[in-house]
Amino acid sequence: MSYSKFKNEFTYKKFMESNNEVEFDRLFDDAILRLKKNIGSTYPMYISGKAINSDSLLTEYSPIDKNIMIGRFQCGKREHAKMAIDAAKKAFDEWHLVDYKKRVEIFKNFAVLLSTNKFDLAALLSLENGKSRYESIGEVDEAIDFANYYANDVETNKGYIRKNISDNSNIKINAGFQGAPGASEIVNIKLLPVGVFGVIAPFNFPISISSGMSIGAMITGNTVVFKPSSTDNMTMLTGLRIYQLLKESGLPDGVFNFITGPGSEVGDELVVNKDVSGIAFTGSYDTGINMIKKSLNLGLQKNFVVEMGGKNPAIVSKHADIEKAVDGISSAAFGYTGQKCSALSRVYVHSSIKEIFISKLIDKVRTFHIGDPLKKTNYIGPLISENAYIRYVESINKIKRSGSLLYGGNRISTQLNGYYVEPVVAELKNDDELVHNELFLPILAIIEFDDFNKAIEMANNVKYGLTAGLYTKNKNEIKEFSNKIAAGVVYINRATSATTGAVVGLHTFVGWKASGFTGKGSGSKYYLQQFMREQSLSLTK
Ligand code: UN1
Repeated sequence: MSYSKFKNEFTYKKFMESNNEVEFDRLFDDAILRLKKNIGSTYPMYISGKAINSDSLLTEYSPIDKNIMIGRFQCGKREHAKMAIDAAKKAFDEWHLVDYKKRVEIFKNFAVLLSTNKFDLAALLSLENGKSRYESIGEVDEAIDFANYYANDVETNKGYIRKNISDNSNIKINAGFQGAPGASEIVNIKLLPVGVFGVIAPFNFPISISSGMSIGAMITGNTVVFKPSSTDNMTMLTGLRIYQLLKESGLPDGVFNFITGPGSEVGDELVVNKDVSGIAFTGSYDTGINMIKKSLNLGLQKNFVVEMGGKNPAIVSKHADIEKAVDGISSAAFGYTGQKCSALSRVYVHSSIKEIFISKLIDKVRTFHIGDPLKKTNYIGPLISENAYIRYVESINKIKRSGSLLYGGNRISTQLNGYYVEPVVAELKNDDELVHNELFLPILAIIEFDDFNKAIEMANNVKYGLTAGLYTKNKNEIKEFSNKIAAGVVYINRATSATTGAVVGLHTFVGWKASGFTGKGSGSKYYLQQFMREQSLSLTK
């Protein structure tokens, strides 16, 4: 099977290769100017292609500056979720019979539209969730890659339909039994969609993860009720843009329905409603596991395609290239202000190099500019919300009680009305709760070790198992680590990032243990199969 037709978008890389960073920046800066003139409206939900309003609104502000109002969205209720589920159920009747080639064509169109609009989408993303231009364009690229990769996957697998033909036999057998020859059978073995999927998306990747999960569901023939992050951390305008671009791509009405509203109403209805056959979710462990429990307790068997958080470690051995480790670790811990499931939050460093590693790491972190992420030079943007800031302050207080704060811990004052904080490097004991709980903040715990195997044990000794990194030149250590690390996405000696930045088609993004549920990852070969069920259909003429 060849996946050679798939090509990554790699926008920034291409601009750099053609020595044209000036043009890259101009396109992003122009898009920001256009965007600022075009926000602040009131937006409906869309069910079956029709605009639907609720009786109350959710107002979304930019985390960059709370004085920038992004838009007013509908505060959807349970009844709206039910309407959307009904619409998706009706649309399924036709959509699941649409030839896979047509579905592939629609999502290829979607990829083209995402690509044509990439700078506008990246600008909106930065304004909506506070990403830098590099992170934003990378995320839009990831969405384009998901669309192209999954389209290519369905094509390569010929719609996941296999035809088998049994041998002819003229012998007449009176009673059937296992292994008896029969007349010639034509058997179709198909992977088929399950029905309506609820897609519940996170704030931190509202374009790529929202698109990836939704495309996964729809390209395999399911229909979708999509809920962007709508409460504490709102990212509804990117969600709406996804809706609009899917429609422009030729997706029939009702196949993708856009609902905004709180998880306690809209999200909960998707979980408890018997007409929803699957849930694709990316978010916290507590939310994910509670949805699964609730649905099973009601006797509902849904396909859960979930990715749920991490507490990702890296090990820096005494045989490490320290410069490389510092580069990879600082970007994994502090890129997008530590607000990725894949972010690095624990570093196990060999005691013999601890001092030098820490001093080089802090030198590097000092160079990161904090502030408005729309400005090219700022690497660290705002925290997403006040609640995140409260968690930051609480964590700093805990570090001061139980460990030692080596760098950072303060809020930065800017002209902007947002939560800008210093990245934090702290030395902690391995049993500290901050070393075990996911914080979703730019806080990096350093823990020293003497024995390499003990470091792997400590790295594995949390409930999560999403990403992990290692820096060493020692072959035995690479082997030990590869054999023992309990994580889905593992990087060894990677200077760009110790734990973040999976590339569609190159890596797979999969959580083990409390980080996932199915053991299959996105952006790779087994992703789509999670949205389907198998059927063998035998026809004897
Ligand atoms: C997440 O934060 O939910 O590899 C996932 C990465 C991203 C995935 C982040 N593509 O860092």
